[in-house]
Amino acid sequence: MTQTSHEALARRARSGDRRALAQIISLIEAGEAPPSPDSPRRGGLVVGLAGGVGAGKSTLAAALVRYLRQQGKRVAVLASDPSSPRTGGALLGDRVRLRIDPRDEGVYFRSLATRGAAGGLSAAVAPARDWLLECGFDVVLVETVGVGQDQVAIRNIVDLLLVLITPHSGDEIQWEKAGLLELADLVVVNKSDLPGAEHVYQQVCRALSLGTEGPAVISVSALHGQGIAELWAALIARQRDANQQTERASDSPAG
Ligand SMILES: Nc1nc2c(ncn2[C@@H]2O[C@H](COP(=O)(O)OP(=O)(O)OP(=O)(O)O)[C@@H](O)[C@H]2O)c(=O)[nH]1
Ligand SMILES: [Mg+2]
Repeated sequence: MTQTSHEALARRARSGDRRALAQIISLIEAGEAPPSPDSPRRGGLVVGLAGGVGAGKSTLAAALVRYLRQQGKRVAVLASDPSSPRTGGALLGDRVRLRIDPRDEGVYFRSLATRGAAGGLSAAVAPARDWLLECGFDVVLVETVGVGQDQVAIRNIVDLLLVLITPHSGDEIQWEKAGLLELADLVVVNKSDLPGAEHVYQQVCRALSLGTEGPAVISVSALHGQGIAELWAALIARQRDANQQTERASDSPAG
């Protein structure tokens, strides 16, 4: 692609053309030098959803999309799809896609192929995120499967990180062991409609109360849309605190 057609594509994407935006993200995925956004950052909030396989990340992303659309926000979802390198995420992405009205111009869904069967974070995520922000999305949700390194990697790509755990996975111990819960801004105990959720909630609260500035813990049922407004309010509060800290740091004589 030539310089001029890149620029034309970028102009169309910025003016709200979702096909142009999709083309740009495909260029990024293909490793072709994409046009870069004008400014590195123009508002918008980037929220990561991490957690084990089947924890309900996609279902929660869909619930958040619904909630945020009711608030009039434009929302994009970037999903990592380890299953299908070139099909645009036919499998895993569908749980979000199926719940999104395709005619709604205020929502954009995109599945990015991850390298390797073990999952992980595609190198395309960060530049795709920048383009979504550039195109005026108010919220970008980034879903990622994985444990360990992936979670650390996603931490650097998002403003706020949600880590999902569930009552029946029994993986709360694993998260705790790996210190991953501490990476979270918010620990989400999903599937609160299932037995054992309250127990896990208590367990997580206990584990985290050992630290001083640990993440908040919120119970939701993504499937039934319960606790979503509370979850969003907690996220916004968290972001406000972070912003205030940044402001204080830049006000101080030392920095
Ligand atoms: N009972 C109950 N089931 C849920 C809830 N949230 C998700 N599920 C179910 O859990 C299963 C997995 O949900 P997904 O949203 O696909 O989970 P995921 O974390 O995106 O899964 P992967 O992307 O495959 O790692 C699905 O059958 C969902 O319907 C919930 O709040 N309650
Ligand atoms: Mg999923």
